[in-house]
Amino acid sequence: MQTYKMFIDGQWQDAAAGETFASYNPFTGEAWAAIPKGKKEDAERAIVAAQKAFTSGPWPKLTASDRGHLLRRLGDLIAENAERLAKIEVVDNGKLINEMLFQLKYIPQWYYYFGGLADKIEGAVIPIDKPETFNYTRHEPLGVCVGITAWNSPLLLLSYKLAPALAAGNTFVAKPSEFTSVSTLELAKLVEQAGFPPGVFNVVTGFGADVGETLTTHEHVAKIAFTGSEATGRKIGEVAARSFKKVTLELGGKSPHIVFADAEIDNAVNGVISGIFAATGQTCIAGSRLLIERKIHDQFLEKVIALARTARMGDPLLTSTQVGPVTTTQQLDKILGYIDIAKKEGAECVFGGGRPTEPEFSKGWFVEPTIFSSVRNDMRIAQEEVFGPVLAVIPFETDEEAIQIANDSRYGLAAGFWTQDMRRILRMSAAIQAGTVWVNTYRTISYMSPLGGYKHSGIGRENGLASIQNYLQTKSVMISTASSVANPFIMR
Ligand code: TXE
Repeated sequence: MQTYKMFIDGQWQDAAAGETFASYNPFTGEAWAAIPKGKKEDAERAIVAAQKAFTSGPWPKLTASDRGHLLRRLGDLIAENAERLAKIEVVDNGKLINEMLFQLKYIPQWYYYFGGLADKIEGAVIPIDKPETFNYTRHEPLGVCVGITAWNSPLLLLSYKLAPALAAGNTFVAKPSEFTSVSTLELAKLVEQAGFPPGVFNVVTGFGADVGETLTTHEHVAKIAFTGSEATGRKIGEVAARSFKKVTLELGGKSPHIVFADAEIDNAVNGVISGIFAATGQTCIAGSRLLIERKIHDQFLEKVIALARTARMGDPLLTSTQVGPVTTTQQLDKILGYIDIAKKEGAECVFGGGRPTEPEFSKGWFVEPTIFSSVRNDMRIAQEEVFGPVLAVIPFETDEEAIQIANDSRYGLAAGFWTQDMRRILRMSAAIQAGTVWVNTYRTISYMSPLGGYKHSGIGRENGLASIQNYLQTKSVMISTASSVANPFIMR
């Protein structure tokens, strides 16, 4: 067992109450790390430290270029440690080493990009209509920002938040998911090594009900950036509103993946498989509703099943593995529950449909890649987020029907479609209600491009130039150059 401490005010600390909880390896089902079980008191200590670091000490005195330099140094350290961090993520959350290696080698880009942006946050001089008045704007940091993350891609989801927050000059308290705390604590070691002043970045580990609740209600927290479930996002939105905290929420989806008869079929099959079975379906952007144009429905579905059949389940630390375990036992039960629901609703299970029975999978939290056909869009399997390797297949006849089905969802995070018809590409991209639309590709994410949801998939966008605004507030400064003050009883 590895034993970890929290990182608060530049110090490595146990939880105030001295308690710990275990983190499990989803492949072996065994506990492998002891994590401090933070509570209200620990969360408060971190907020006080972050507030102090925001208002005094070296951080607020740094130039924007210095902040950028620190962020780029952190990016370099993540790059140097990419392999080690990737292995930790695999052991803690069960995702494939191939996927996590790619992710960890890519994550430094967030720190380079936003590090570069730190000294390009410019205000404006406004040629104001008021005589003898000089008016300019300043974009100032908000204060203490909180990042609450889910277990599926811990460091990637954190970097979406941390890099712009620090670039803008804020301080930060991170609360990783209780299922995958280790990589965020490892990142804190690199933050320390990079030379960020104490209190600028803090990590409090623990559960949503106490640590999460304290971080989202505390009066000194200015902003909450959250990735997780719709239910928790709603709760956070409600409590944050009471103290007018700024909030960004990324809450998952039920993304439609549409295949037209004129698509390049083999590419589309690859895209569909990567959309739902990569990361064992545990991604917010999973293409979990497959809409197939009726005239190619049977032939296309057969090809999807044939490729799914070749997917190698196994040890996520092996580069040959294509489908790993799911991250938590709760998630395993949830996925199996949805498979039952789909069967009861009358969907036809044409592939997979349960836990693998081979002895090599007996300890790990595995579920077979599963495909349901004959799904109607009003079934729960087509409306609710499973967050697992379960694909719901729905036929359609016309473009209009595809759009109608695609948009008949309370979610709107992402969508994909496959066609070679340029007019259709432009029409469909405009008509689909989703924050990201992929055409003839799927699951492409960049630090440069906005990511976020329509409808119940969330509020605000992460990534891209504009996302720095989530961590800034604008001040308008007016300076009079007049030698006398005019009538004090009327507005100027
Ligand atoms: O999410 P939670 P869970 C979906 C997916 C999955 C389901 C449940 O469908 O099956 O959510 O996953 C913290 N105040 N997504 O239980 O509860 C919690 O400690 C403040 C989609 O992991 O939302 C953790 O750090 N914080 C998603 C974080 O919130 C609270 C990715 C997420 O936990 C809190 C993951 C509270 N009251 C799951 N309660 C996506 N958008 O991609 C909990 N937390």
